[in-house]
Amino acid sequence: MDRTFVMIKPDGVARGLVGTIISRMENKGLKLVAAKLDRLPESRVAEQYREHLEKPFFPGLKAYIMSGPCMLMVWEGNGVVGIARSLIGATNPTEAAPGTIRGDLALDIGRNVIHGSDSPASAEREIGIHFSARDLVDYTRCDESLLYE
Ligand code: D4T
Repeated sequence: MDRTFVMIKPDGVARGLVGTIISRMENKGLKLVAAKLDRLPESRVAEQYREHLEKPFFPGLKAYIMSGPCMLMVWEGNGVVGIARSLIGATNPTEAAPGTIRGDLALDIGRNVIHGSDSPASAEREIGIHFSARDLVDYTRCDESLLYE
């Protein structure tokens, strides 16, 4: 089964959006296999956003991500990387479609509530930054036989 890394950023946690975001993903049929509320140290922010280290927006992004706890999660499902990105919507909430998490719940690219891995390779890398193998729980959703053909 495919896996992806999803992080509700400090604005999403502080705005009380953890429950509604998890519900959207659970209702879709995705399976939550790891979750923790965590304050990210600078080293893990740098690893998470390594491709953006030299970008002008990185200092503001780092301060934002370290401003409070993030909700770190691993989700499973067939094609989950693309499905999670679709549920999340475009990076800039001004361009995110209504019905998506950012389209419905965010206004500003610098406060866009949530992150989702952009490829299976990124997902594996990002899961490894924040979780160890034993954090990932193996269980069956009771509706699994209804979710897949
Ligand atoms: P994340 O990583 O938060 O899911 O965002 P995306 O994967 O959708 O988008 P990204 O890597 O291009 O951007 C990472 C992160 O940086 C913030 N950002 C981005 C910003 O504050 N200003 C900017 O101009 C850009 C491009 C938002 C997301």
